[in-house]
Amino acid sequence: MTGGGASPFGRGMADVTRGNAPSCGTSEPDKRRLRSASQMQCPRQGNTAGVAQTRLAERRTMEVIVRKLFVGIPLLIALIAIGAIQALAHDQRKAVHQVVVPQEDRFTPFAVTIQAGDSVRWVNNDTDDHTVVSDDAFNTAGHQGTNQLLASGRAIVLRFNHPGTFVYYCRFHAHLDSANQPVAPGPEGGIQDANGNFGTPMSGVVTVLPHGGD
Ligand SMILES: [Cu+2]
Repeated sequence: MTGGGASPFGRGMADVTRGNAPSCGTSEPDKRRLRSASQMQCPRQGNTAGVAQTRLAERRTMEVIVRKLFVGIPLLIALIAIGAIQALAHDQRKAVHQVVVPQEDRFTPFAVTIQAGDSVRWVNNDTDDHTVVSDDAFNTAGHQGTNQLLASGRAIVLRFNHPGTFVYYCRFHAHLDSANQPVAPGPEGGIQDANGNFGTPMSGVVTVLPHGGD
């Protein structure tokens, strides 16, 4: 073999090994068997330009696809992110309202007004246990039959999805009379403390407005 990287088969073979004339329909072993450059001439030499054009067109198509992906994927990610933020904002509008039992037998505030989808969280800051029991004669906001212990230092949460009223009381510190009105237990319907205060029935009401209402 001569130096300079020249092919013993001449320029034609060098072109073949570079893959410049693959459209002749000649397999690689066949090509090796060919003895002269003239034998390497493809009978359809005119197709070479066509092949090159086809490849150029394919390459351009691929470039267009890649370019579209570069634009499309970030756009898709941005749309997903916007959707997630909107969903989060929508959830955040569903507020949690707090009702506290201070160091005495009452719910404060007595009345809370919320929107459908909101939640109420009862927190017991008292040393005594209390309960949240629904007064179903007046309960139109769901959660009928609620009877939950609100232990000292604990909290419970109810979510209200339906407009209406949720009237409730603590069965340890109130009971319902024949008209379903909460009445404080103890002497003459009151709870007597050291100051002679008989207290009031431990009760409250949640008013649930339709979502978006004032
Ligand atoms: Cu109580």
